[in-house]
Amino acid sequence: MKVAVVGATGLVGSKMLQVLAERNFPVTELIPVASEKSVGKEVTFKGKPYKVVNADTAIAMQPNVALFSAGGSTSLEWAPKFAAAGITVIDNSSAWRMDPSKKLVVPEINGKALTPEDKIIANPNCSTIQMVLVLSPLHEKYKINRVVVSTYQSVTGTGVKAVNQLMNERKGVSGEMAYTYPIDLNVIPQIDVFLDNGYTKEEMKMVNETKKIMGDDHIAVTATTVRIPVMGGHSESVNIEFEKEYELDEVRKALAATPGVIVVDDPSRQQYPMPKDAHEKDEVFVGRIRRDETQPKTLNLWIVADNLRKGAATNAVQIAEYLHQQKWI
Ligand code: 11C
Repeated sequence: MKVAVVGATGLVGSKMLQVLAERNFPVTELIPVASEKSVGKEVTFKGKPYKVVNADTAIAMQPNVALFSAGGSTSLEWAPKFAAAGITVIDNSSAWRMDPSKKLVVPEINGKALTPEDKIIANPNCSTIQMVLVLSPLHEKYKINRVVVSTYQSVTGTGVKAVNQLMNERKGVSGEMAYTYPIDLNVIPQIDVFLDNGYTKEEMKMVNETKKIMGDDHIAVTATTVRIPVMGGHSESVNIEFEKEYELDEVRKALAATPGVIVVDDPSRQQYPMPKDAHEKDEVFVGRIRRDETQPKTLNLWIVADNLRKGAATNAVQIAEYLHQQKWI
């Protein structure tokens, strides 16, 4: 299968190459695509060098599938051109996520909603993916009314410029700033731009994407998203109010039985998920599972995942795997 990766030189694009190789996706020809300034550079896939091409050349090479991670404006411009040429696009940007004609997919939750007619498929935001993977089995059992989430997000979510900012600050050298403020020894309660309602775009992604993926507009979500000086993954403190009563043991069992979720929850041994442990893992880790003692039918828990993997590249490759299993690509 010919596979194009659009944005192949970025943090998520490189992770897509790594995940495609690790999972042995049946790639017969890799087509790395990037902006004109990277054309001609080489990327390595399974030990072999491949030359970066531009988007026009990639379309002419007729890949079966294109994984996009090159930002919203590139996706808005190019995804329809790839789709019009019969190439299925899995897009990691926010460009198409809330378009009612496009599916927003976490395969374990709503992969079955895909059809061969879906030519542009949206991959959700990283902080949303790890949360809904945990919410979904609980919604099925107890019906979720409301979610209050606060995030602690890795600089890798911003990209290589932010990783460099953190490293430069740590070394005490000056360099380009990804954020308005220092990130080392700091916490920034802003991810993406502010909207008119006082929330950030990242916060509203968590609100709106959750409802769309879980297929239920009645789930109320309120979010505060925060950048912290961490590399390995995003963490989330989540308060969940159910319609029905629950037992903690049942919650743990349901989560432990959920594909892609690992429960790490033993306070007696100080066992809980941390970004250091989630780094380079495809699973979503959940712990600190406990009752909210201030009101009935309400649960607190803590979710951690590598935002570049299940939050981005792994989820996109899993969508491609599903399409391939169905023989649609
Ligand atoms: C962050 N969640 O951590 C963002 C990165 O819509 O795919 C991913 C943005 C997106 O900054």
